[in-house]
Amino acid sequence: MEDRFPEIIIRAKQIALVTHTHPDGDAVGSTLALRAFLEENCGKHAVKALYPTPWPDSVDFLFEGIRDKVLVWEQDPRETARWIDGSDLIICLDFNVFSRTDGMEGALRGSAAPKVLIDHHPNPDRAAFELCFSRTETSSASELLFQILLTLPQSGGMARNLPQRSLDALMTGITTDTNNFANSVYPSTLQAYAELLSAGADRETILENVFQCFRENRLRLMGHLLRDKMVLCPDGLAYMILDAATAAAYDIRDGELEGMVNLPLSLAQVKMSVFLREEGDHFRVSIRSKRGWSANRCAVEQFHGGGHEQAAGGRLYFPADIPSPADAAAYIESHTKGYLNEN
Ligand SMILES: [Mn+2]
Repeated sequence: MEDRFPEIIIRAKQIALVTHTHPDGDAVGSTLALRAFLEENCGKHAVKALYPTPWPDSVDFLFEGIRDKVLVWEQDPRETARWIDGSDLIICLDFNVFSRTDGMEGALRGSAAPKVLIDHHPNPDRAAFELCFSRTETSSASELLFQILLTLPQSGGMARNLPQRSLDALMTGITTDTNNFANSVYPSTLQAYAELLSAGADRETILENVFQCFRENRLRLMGHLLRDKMVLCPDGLAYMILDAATAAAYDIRDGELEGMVNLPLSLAQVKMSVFLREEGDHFRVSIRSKRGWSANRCAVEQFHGGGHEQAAGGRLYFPADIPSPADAAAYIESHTKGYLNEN
């Protein structure tokens, strides 16, 4: 571990915690866990978590009582930029390149403050960071952060010295990024989880909020997608395309499509699943693959994106990549072939 980190924290007067656009449970969990630790264990009160776009409802419970400690760029770009400009330390969690922060990218790049990265995606932009905690052999940024926190003197090396908020946020991040322990689970993941549990993380509340608080619309849409939209190709590809009109008809909110891409993988013949959601001038693309096929390579080479080996994302623009939204299906079918034959 980097032994300069404690010193960097102590020196900082105002801190910005930053994560990727469309923040998921790990993005929210890691930023909020670190925020609580900096406040309660390090006595840092000028700390805010900054999100490019709003967080999903399923993790809203983690924000109770600390709404004045967070900013959303999309809702308040001026205040968010002001916080970045005034910060003398920027800590980036759960992403590897500044382009993942959408509208915040310029302000972040423009800041002269030292930047620290805590992340589990491959190929981070190391040159952009003063300090780089990067590990891919871990479930989540939350798990990696947990291990880092235990090396800091302010935790005394014990999970039970972490604030309750940190315990809950870290457990949320690990739970969501592993899809409730279905993927990316390492021995260290279970170890971290066990320590969080014995230290008092509120597992029941987390599971209830993350998996049992969805709106009816989401489940209805899931039914519609599986029955009417899922396409199964003979080469092992499954894909679903959600157009803007359908998403609007079901009143779908940010974060409610999380996990939709995983559904076709329950079929034996499916090797890779692609989910497209229309958004303005592009489709947001999610890709999941079974072991032996690379969602990451497909996302990097065909969809301007990337991520992890079995879970990645990107975008498909029209008219830059395809003439119109109606051409998306043909694009997917032809541009995923190379990733399904080999193994
Ligand atoms: Mn993550």
